[in-house]
Amino acid sequence: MGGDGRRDLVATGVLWVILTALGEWAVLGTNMLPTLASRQGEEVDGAFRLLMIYSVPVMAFVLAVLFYSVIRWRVEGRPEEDGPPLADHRGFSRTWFFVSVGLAALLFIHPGVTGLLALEREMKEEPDLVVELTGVQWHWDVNFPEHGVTLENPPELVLPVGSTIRFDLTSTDVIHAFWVPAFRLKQDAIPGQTNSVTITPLETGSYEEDDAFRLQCAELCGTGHARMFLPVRVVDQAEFEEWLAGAGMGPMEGMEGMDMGDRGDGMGMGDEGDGMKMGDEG
Ligand SMILES: [Cu+2]
Repeated sequence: MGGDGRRDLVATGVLWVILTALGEWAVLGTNMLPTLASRQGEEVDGAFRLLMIYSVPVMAFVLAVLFYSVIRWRVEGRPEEDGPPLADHRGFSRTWFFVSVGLAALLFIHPGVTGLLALEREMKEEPDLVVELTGVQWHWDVNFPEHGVTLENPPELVLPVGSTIRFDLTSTDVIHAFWVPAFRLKQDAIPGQTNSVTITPLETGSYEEDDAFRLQCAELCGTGHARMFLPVRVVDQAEFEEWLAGAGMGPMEGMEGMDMGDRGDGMGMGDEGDGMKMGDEG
């Protein structure tokens, strides 16, 4: 570096500040996430935004040093020999080490631990509505146990806005996973056990207008995995009750009225038989 060392440092520093400002402007000024429609998802998006804000200066530093070095120390033509050996710089190494460890520890605590605790509180919330979802290669069966309504491979899943909904998930065959992009959270649906995820939809919406409103299987489960999704429609309470009453009466295309009501408790005996008997479209 020699006498130009100070000038190189200042130039790299200025470049770092400019790249950081541009990056933060892009991160804060744009929303690259899908529609957010649940209260629990706010926690997720908040964590994502914070991680982006923290990561911009780190990435900007790497890029600033890289860009500056590439331009400043470029060799014309084909180099005849290796560049000068790089000597260790203890001060730089130490600073880099402690800043990295400090940042990692900070993120581990917040939003890491604090976010998990917040979501855990949400998951323990008393639900207004329970929805049992059973993954079947390759569709979802839906049961509203409090209303005695069971829908086999329904054309859509309708949910009430503002209600805290606990989804109880299981599977009859392989591992599937619950994921509604607009709600953010994911949970596995595993044969022989019931996993739960609690979600409070805060916005109405439907798959026709926004494909973030779909219950998409998020665990590779076979050749039909990509098509294993169920359009979701979030409506107000009155409309939900109206839909539920209609759904319970049947008949709607591809869905059934009252079933045995024992689905969703894992691999109940006779699930296979029910499917054969009731399901007319497979
Ligand atoms: Cu799948």
